[in-house]
Amino acid sequence: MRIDAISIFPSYFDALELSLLGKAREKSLLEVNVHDLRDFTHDKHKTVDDSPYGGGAGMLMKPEPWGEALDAILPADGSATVIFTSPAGEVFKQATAQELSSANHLVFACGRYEGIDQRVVDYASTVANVRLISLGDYVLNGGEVAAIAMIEAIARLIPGVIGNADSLAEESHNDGLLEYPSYTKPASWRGLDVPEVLLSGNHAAIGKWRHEQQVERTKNVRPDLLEG
Ligand code: JFH
Repeated sequence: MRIDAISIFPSYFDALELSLLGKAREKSLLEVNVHDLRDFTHDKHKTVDDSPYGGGAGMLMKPEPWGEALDAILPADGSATVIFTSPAGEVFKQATAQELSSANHLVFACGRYEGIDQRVVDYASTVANVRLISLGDYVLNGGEVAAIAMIEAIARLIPGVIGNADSLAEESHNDGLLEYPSYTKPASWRGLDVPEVLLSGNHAAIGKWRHEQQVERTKNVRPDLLEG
């Protein structure tokens, strides 16, 4: 998979060099290219923002640098998917990560200020597959943190990226429940004991206990996951 990210703060994406994604890139399963939007300006001050038509607080990102960046990065055959991270997008879910993990080429367009001139999205839709995606129902200062979270969630689903394939297989049949609590050695720590059943070697009993824990946790913390 090839991923491009366009941002006025490209160094945010340095985090992707670490651990998991670093390994994926070493193995050539993933190539990430980060672009500074200001490289696509032509004025002395590398201006990327302007005031909104119709009034309102704050500044918007002007369309011209975005148009030039997209023209430089997008393949001519329309095969790339451009993801605008946005508080106004569909909410990013594990199913979204799953779907995007089979793409060949993703381009993350990361806005700042109060967002990007709508015509950039409209133009991108004529030359690529476009998605507006929100990391969740809260407002960040820009699209970078959302893009990094999405890239990490997507990249770990690319076959070969995660060493232990069993981990992914286990995750995929979680039935929409929260995960069960997990324990490692020592069996007793600061007066807190690992639940007896996990030491029993009785795998049927362990499976039953873990499922009960999942249902209990989900009822308490995320009842919305049980409806429908
Ligand atoms: C982003 C920002 C919009 C104005 C609510 C009503 C009015 C600040 C680009 C994604 C998620 C983001 C995100 C993604 C891209 C950008 C900041 C946008 C407004 C807010 C204020 C600029 C934020 N899941 N959260 N935030 N901003 N809106």
